[in-house]
Amino acid sequence: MRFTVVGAGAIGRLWGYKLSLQHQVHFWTRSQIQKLTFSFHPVEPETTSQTACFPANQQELLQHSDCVLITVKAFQVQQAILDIRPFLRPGAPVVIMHNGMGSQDSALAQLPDNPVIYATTAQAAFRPTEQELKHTGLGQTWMGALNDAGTHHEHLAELFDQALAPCQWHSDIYNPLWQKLAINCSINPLTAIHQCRNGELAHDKYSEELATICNEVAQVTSAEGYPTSGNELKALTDKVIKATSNNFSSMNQDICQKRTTEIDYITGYLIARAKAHRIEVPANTRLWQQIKQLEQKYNDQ
Ligand code: KPL
Repeated sequence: MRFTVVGAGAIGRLWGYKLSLQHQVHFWTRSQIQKLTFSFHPVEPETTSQTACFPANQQELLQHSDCVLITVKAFQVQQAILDIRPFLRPGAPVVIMHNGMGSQDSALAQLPDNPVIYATTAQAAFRPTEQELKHTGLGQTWMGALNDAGTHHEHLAELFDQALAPCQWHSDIYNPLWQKLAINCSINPLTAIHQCRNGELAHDKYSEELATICNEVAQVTSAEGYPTSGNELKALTDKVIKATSNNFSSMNQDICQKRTTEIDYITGYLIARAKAHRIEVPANTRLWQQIKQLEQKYNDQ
């Protein structure tokens, strides 16, 4: 199959590289480069690194793509769709994968002629330099349709699973999206504020705060139609903290590198939905304010 991966961040490169072992892959990026080259460092330390080179930003390759995978940040999705839409083949499935929620309605409105599929992944990757991609952790990927046309593309989950397992299809993608939102609401702001690795949150001193965050998220998630409890989400979060203990969360990396974070699509989305259900979420609101203040500091510079 022919894929275009939109976005050359860590997750885009990871999926692009893995898909390219069985398929043709082309990248679409913000810069006008014609080729994207990087070394890929596999998750198993004993395995040797590979150099990968891909064609980039070629309109004909986008036009002939059988599937487009968008991996930009949540706040860049709308612009990315505007950029690719003139070259997108009607009927080509578009898979959108990012942290957080809130881009779905506009993506659906922007892509009336394409199957729209959302994906969420717990795979972890890191770009130590512009020319390197390190696969830092394995994790579950979920995929599911957002519109009727998308429901005919369940086979894509199998194909992604062959590239980088485990990947499964979910008949209601909002369910795994809410679970991932809970994990990101708990881990991302705290690790960005305290500038620590995910694993440090396993320390007793964070236990109460994590439980409070999870309780608030559980109330909102349940009100959205996905019943859960604070204890359940805390157990899930603890599991991810353990599994990714060595990682720096994406929000921690964004704050360190003075980039815009996805806070408005993670905690901000939770706060908006809480408001709609008249649920108080003071702990999450405080975290949102703290991250906005950190961003403000470097935006003012
Ligand atoms: O998704 C993540 C992120 O960093 O954005 C987690 C699961 C927290 C792993 O670091």
